Amino acid sequence: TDDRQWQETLHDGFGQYFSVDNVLYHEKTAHQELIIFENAAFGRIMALDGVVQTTERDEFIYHEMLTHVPLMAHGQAKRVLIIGGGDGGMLREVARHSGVESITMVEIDASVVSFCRQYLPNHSAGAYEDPRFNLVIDDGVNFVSQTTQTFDIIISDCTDPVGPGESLFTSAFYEGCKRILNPGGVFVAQNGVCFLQQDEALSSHRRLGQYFTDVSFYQAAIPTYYGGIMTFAWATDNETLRYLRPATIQARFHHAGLRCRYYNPAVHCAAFALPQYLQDAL
Ligand code: AG3
Repeated sequence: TDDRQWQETLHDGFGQYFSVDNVLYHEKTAHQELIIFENAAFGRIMALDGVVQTTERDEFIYHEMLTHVPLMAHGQAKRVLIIGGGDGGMLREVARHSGVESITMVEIDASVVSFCRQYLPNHSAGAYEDPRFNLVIDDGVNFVSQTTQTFDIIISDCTDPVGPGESLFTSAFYEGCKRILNPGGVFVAQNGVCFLQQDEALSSHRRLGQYFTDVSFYQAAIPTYYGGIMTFAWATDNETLRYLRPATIQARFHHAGLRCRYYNPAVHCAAFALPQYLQDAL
């Protein structure tokens, strides 16, 4: 590939590429290699260590699914913790819930926050000014094992388990999350594309099962996390939350006054249906 093509390096033997119309920012931060560039098909794209993290065009699917599914299932979440999330997209979606009283984001890499604010302004869409918001620059494992605060929802918006993201797939991290989750709270996490990263799904499932009584996944297809559906880990001690009826979700959704581009109550309920090959492997 030449300078005007950027190639993802996530999988062995095959991959995806994007034409680069313009590089907006490129840096080796203290933690990882950050690039933000412009592409004709997906708009602005942010990648870390050679892996696409977010694009202007398809980010809504991922961010809506990692926020509204746990928040609507919980029904009265007041305190939300985002681990990672430095591009601001998760913050934007959480901030849309008026019942939420505090939003804490723990991001390891301050450069990701500042350059995404500058070059991906529609991700955070003003939510950094929200009075409910607190930013902590820290390692996620460190935060969840030290803090005295507790939360109703924890969203792990991390990279894949290579580099800085690796620690966010360990038992130590999950144990810390369990420790700071209020009773009836929900933990969710991006868990990769299960067809291509099945080991990641299996190990997260096993590790989360050490601390939570209800562990599963839900799913959505996000074009630039290519290879089929992405699975999101779901862990809670409230076994009823995964099986709420469409009418219940519909009533909450209506009450919240949300309008989304991907998420709706039918999508919510259907997302917990998993392919048989994954169920058999778990
Ligand atoms: N972080 C998740 C990127 C996962 C990419 N993995 C993959 N393609 N298998 C996204 C950060 C967006 N806020």
